Amino acid sequence: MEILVILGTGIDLMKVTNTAETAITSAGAMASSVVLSLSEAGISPQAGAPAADLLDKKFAPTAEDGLLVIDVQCDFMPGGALPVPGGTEVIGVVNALVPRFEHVVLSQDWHPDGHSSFASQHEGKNPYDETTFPYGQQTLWPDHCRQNTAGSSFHADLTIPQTAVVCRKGFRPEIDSYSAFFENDSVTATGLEHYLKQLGVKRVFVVGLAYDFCVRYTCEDAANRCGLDVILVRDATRAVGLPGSVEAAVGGLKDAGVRVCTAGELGTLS
Ligand code: VGL
Ligand code: ZN
Repeated sequence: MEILVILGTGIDLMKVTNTAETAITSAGAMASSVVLSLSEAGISPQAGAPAADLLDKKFAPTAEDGLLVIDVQCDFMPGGALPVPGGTEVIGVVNALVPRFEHVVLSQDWHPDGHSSFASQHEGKNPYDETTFPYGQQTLWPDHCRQNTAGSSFHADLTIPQTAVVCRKGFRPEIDSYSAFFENDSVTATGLEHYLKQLGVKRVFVVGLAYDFCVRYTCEDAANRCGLDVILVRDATRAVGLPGSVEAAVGGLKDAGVRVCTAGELGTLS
């Protein structure tokens, strides 16, 4: 048996029977139909300084390292409600990394019906339009990752480790949350920072979806606000790719001092 502790929705302890395979299956897994590499999406290795000290194949994560698996959910896969081109391609890379880490956190976008980030709630607005919320600019999205739907479930092929923490976010009706650390009002904390710090985690490796939104802001908060050393594994992420969003992410990550490597450089696939 493994226990997934769900952060962010009160005391919600989900018990999952488990075998060595550790995959939790979910309905609604989507097949990949679009292939877009990170370089095609304009994400260059120069997005941050290369993580040169990690290029050693013998690199092994320690108890001070954490793996943050961001939003590997069905709605972000091609064919899902908010598709990320090439989204399914990250799964194998993430699965190769997961068993190497003692501390693994999965974030889960977890919206109530009628969430304020849904364009459907704003008259005259379309998905991917911008609008202004009390806390600032907000992109409006298709209805996605509605709580307890197939779309909000983790992809069926994602490896869930023996012990994982799930950090749910975006469940407050009036606040969206890209980062797994702080919601979009920049004030409301998810609790993830203190969870990681109590475990002694000092460095996080970030993977998942989407590069230009939830991955970006998770990395930036980890570095800028939580003082963590942050490594983005660039072949384990893909971008939504709205106009200017990838370029903005590259700049923001660079400014935050986020370093970039590939899973291969960490020796995971070799
Ligand atoms: C995300 C837009 C809205 C993400 C989540 O996971 O990047 N993007 N909700
Ligand atoms: Zn969302």
